[in-house]
Amino acid sequence: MKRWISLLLVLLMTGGLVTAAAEETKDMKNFVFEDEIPAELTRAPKQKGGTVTKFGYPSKDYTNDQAEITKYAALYLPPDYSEDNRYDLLVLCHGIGGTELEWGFMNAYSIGRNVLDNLILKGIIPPMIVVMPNGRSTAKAYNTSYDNMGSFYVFGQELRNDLLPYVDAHYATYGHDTQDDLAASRDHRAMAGLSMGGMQTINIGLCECLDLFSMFGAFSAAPTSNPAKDVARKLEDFPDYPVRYFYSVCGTEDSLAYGAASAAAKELPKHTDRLTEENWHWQERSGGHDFAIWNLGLYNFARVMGELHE
Ligand code: FER
Repeated sequence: MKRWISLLLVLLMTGGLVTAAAEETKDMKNFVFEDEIPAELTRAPKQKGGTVTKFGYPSKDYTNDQAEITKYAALYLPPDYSEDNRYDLLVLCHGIGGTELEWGFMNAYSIGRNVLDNLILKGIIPPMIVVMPNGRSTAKAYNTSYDNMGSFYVFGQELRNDLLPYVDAHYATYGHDTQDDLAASRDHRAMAGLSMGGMQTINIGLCECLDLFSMFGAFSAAPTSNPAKDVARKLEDFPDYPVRYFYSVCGTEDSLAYGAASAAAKELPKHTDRLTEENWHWQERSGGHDFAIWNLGLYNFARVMGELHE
């Protein structure tokens, strides 16, 4: 009789363990990427939302003479932000014609900010910090002409040397406690961007900074995004750092970006076994090169971050 009871206990316990393990493995294969942001999430919340400010930080003119300069970034701190908590960090990048203000979070009405506020206030995702840098690593960061394009490609140095260390030192990111080891908090760090910022997410985030970030979102990634076979090869520079997620979205009428975005991301799993249905998603739907797609990208990507948060 005693033996039967112990056997029963063992069975019950292993059953419990198996269930616990299954719950820990997030089945991202079945994650639903929506084609529209639910309308109620785009409206300003009734409760108090997050706060948006701008800060300056020391950097260098990585495009030219390495002169010491101050760069500026917009910053979203979530509702009820507290220095005693720890928050995932999203570095959210702009397009070729924009600056740190292009995502519009500082405007009186901002769909992107409303969506984040609502997702957080409704408990759909955990609160996160979003930093929106100026993606041109040069003293002439406000020259938005195509002639100043080169400054986008060296942004990885600013990100690694200046922006992330500053953000981790001054705000309650997971990296706040391990500032001398940026890689230690990579599970809690994501990079995403629209158009030229999508190119940066692919070429710089995924291909050069996989030790610093684990989640990536490319919205209408611009021409000069690395094609899939190059992305696959560059992942091999970081064998020890898994991609926790790479999500892309592009409008099918986006004649500017569709070719580059799809060449970079649409068939990536054919080129590398590091990306599968579990950690990669390509989304396309009717749309152009505009904020209807980019806010949708932010909505879906923020939910991916929330789903992977642990
Ligand atoms: C290009 C056309 C557009 C290009 C970049 C863009 C690098 C970026 C557009 C955007 O950021 O909206 O040929 O080359």
